[in-house]
Amino acid sequence: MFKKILIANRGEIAVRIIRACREMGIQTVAVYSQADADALHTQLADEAICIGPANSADSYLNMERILSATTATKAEAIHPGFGFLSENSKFVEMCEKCKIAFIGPSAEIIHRMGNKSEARATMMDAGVPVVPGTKEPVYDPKEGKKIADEMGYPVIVKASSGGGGKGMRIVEKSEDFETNFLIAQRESINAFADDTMYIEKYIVSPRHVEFQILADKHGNVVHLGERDCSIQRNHQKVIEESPCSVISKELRQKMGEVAIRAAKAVGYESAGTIEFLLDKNGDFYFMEMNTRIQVEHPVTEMVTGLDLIQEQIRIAEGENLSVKQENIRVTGHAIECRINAENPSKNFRPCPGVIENIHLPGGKGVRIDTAIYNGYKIPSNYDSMILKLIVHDKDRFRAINKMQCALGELVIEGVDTNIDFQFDILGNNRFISGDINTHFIQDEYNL
Ligand code: MV4
Repeated sequence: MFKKILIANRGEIAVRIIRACREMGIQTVAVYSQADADALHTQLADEAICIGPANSADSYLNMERILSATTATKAEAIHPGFGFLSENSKFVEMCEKCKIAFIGPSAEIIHRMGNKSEARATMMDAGVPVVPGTKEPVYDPKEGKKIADEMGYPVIVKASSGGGGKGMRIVEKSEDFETNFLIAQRESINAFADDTMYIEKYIVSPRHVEFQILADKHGNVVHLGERDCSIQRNHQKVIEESPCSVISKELRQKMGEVAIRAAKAVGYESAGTIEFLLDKNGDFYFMEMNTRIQVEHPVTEMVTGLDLIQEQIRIAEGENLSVKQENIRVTGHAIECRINAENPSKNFRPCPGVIENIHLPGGKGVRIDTAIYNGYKIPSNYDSMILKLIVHDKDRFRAINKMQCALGELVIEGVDTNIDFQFDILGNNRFISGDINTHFIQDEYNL
């Protein structure tokens, strides 16, 4: 059993991990940048070590400093949270060399799933349905055009190293292919130093549905149902919910089995997510696998009653999964709204500053994951997500109502936020009726 864990992250997820460790009787070490001396994670951990200046490259992304802090404090394991080093296979290799347990899958799996084209090919071989498209990487626009012409338009060109919509281009017709391919490839070269592309049939107005899985070191794999993450803006999720309102029991079982097959195909370990596109006909296609704990994990925790961070830690300790598939039940409905310090009327520009006043809602089925407090100064160097509001109730209708009540009560003064924008979505008739897809915000708000 681990006696001490270092948390290589900041903000609400660092606080979330500290709390999980404390419940398990595990000592915690926070690392913090010079901008985070007064941050909540710095204060809540048993020990805290400053690892450098405000900019992430010199602190939260500085592998040597984080490993030194781990060795100096005699922590046996590192929890990476999400973002930062959580999907950096080189960092995981360094942990392995230093005999520090990385709470997550192996470097090899992270590397393999980080290459989207290779992940696709792996899943095809495992019999997991993928979007019709290329199995081999494509580098040349002329070669790509031949393939796309045969597939039929529209197609989507994606960077193998891509993510967050970077290096991605929809192509509507043959004449536009080569230009768009080159734009996407150029973007990929600039962002990821990689010219490897792949081509898929473009699925029009799909839902983004992802399955949470847990896998231990002994080959046991379970799925914890799905999250519908279709409400997003610029490839940033805004609202997530579980279950997805259009997935039947039968489809859930089928997709869950496929998610488990995907995890087993790579010998997965830890918590992970299998992303699917779900089209209007109820057909689903593997898109990507995320090898980290995700921002939206609380909605799954609310409907299953499991603690995913504690499960990750137990798995890393070599324990068996605490649950069997037949004992996992999805109960009721959970929704998460991401609250950002940003100004929706100024193109959602980030709005760092001091929290002058804060009032948090509460009550049965209301959860808040945050690291902000009265007088806290939000630094400008990091992500603008400052709070996650999560509700749980018997059904989707009640959960929406509860979220409206909670958002109505939530007060954050001193910085601009997207609270009113979230409130508006929760009152939108299309959202309420469950008529959502990845273009919802674009279509309803012209964003
Ligand atoms: C797609 C798709 C439709 N068809 N792939 C978005 C992020 C990245 N993970 C993959 N994404 C998509 N992949 C196929 N074959 C639709 C999206 C997508 C999207 C695409 C363009 C503009 C906005 C989008 C929003 C969500 C999802």
